[in-house]
Amino acid sequence: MSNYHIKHLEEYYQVYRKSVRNPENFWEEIAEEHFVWRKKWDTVLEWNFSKPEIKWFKGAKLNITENCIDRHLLTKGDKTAILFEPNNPDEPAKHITYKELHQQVNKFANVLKSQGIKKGDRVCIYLPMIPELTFSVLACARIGAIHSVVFAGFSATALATRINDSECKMIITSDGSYRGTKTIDLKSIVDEALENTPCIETALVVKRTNSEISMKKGRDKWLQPLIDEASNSCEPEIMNAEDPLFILYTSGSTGMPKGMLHTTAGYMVYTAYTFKNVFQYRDNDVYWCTADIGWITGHSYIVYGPLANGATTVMFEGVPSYPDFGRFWEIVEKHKITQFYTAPTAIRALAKEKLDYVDKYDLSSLKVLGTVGEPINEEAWHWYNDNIGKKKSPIVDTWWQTETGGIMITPIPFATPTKPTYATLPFPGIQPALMDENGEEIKGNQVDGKLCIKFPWPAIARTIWGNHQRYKETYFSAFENCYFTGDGALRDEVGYYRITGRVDDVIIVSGHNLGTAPIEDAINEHPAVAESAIVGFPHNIKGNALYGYVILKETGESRNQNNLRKEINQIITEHIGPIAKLDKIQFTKGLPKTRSGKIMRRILRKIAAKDTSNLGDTSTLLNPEIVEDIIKNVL
Ligand code: 7RM
Repeated sequence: MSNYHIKHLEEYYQVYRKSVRNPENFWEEIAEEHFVWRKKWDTVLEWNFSKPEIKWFKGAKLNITENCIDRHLLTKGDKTAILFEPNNPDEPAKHITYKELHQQVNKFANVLKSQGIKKGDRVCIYLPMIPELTFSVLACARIGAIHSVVFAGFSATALATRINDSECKMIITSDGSYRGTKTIDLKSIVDEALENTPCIETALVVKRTNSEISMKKGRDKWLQPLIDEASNSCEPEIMNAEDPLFILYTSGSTGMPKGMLHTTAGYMVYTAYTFKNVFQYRDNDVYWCTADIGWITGHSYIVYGPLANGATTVMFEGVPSYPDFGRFWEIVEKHKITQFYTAPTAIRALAKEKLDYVDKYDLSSLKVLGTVGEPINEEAWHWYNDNIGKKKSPIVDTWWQTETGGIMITPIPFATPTKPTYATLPFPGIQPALMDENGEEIKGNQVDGKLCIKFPWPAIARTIWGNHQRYKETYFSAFENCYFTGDGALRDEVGYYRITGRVDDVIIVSGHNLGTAPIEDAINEHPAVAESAIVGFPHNIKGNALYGYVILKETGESRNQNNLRKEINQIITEHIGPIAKLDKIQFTKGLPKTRSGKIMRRILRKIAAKDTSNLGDTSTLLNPEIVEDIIKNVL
């Protein structure tokens, strides 16, 4: 029996039982057999969820890029590592082999060194989905610098906040980016951000769009001339298992975004092992994940997991709607994609278009379909299954988080029978639990509760950058000795899990996690706004859209409401980015509040969803009369 490659259901159960009975043996075997180490570990696992402190493979030494690149050179040097599909379908795709990837990463790593970047320094990466994004991520890992990739759709303010929080010394960006018919002036967003980031010493600029940009003397440097000069050999920095690999920011329900810190060995082992099994990757497959590397899905399942397995991984620069809604399926046919991994929001957007866009293309290369990011509704699941998978490619509905580093609850294709809207069974090594209101574990099947994980797995984030206390409070304080996910879930009669959504104030819009607090903070900066509350409401493409309740100051009451709405969305765009814009804005005289002054979002959510039949007991509110008023004026 091979633990590494699970092929049928009985094998899954055997492997799973073993992983729970003796987790350390289980992970040790996988780590021994499938990776290259400069030195083996002294202990497999040391952990304490109440401190909290988690250490995997302590004492081991390695470099993750040696595992993702160098070790494949002998047997797979000429195999395509990265298949780059540009925004413009008339621009040729690029096949970057493992040999070329090795040279590009080494050169880039030497450029970082020549610019004074050392082990442990933080480097912010703000790039579109072009090969240099992957090169720069791996170049950081090569020399032990900590990368912090910021999604290139974020605004200057959001970028500056993230740069300052982790005190990045360098930013890597481009002159511009292509998105469908648009060219975005990325560098000027960076210029604006860098006005408020004293820690940045250097900006490296990749040429992509040939846009006119300004280059600040002494700070900004074009990448290409530096690459041309750099040597293509760079010895990997030998890292300790628990040395930081990267920081990735994710929104919380309150306050600043959280800089989740992932470390080296455990993250590598877990992303590689999950990639192999969840996508059943075989040697000649061409795997495509449509996420952006700016999110955890891109880190784990475009870059590290696939490359650690010597896979061919596709990077797509564009959008699903350009030049038309058939683009994804055109790419599937063109590159004979075998595994396709996307988000429910993309599926819903494509499902509302004519089927001709799908039927024009030959999708027979597909073997496995995946989804991630939010619960997939039944309708979207069936559309995907019928029209893309032709009822023969299993759909893996993969539940996981930025914090978990890798996939946690998922079917294993061809082993686990799938069930629409269910992420099904825990991956080997994952011990989920459902908790009730009193913090007790709910045993048995056909139950629902708050989803926790009882035992560490190798890819769990180790801390929040600069704020271990917040890490402890957010994830390890709600339930004793458990990691709390923030999600609710139910377990059906055979033990399958269905994730029902967040139980906190995080709203998932088109697969992006948005905290309500930072959006409210942005709105409240408008001079006419007194107070605001944001809730999510169901939206048939985005999954959830944002609904804002806004109380105006007296001075704002005479203003044109549509102008105000535009200005509010403008402020949100500046502070967070266009993904956080509100679909609906209702002006109101008050908000329902508890006596301690907490806004009752539960009530606002129901009103926004037009579901006011059962609002629960409102008599304990400070101001129960406001509820009727809000309902009367709902949009
Ligand atoms: C990978 C990623 C995490 C949150 C998570 C859930 C939701 C993700 C699923 C899902 C239902 C899924 N990381 N979520 N996958 N909900 N089914 N298959 O998305 O940090 O950006 O978001 O996303 O609420 O807590 S994330």
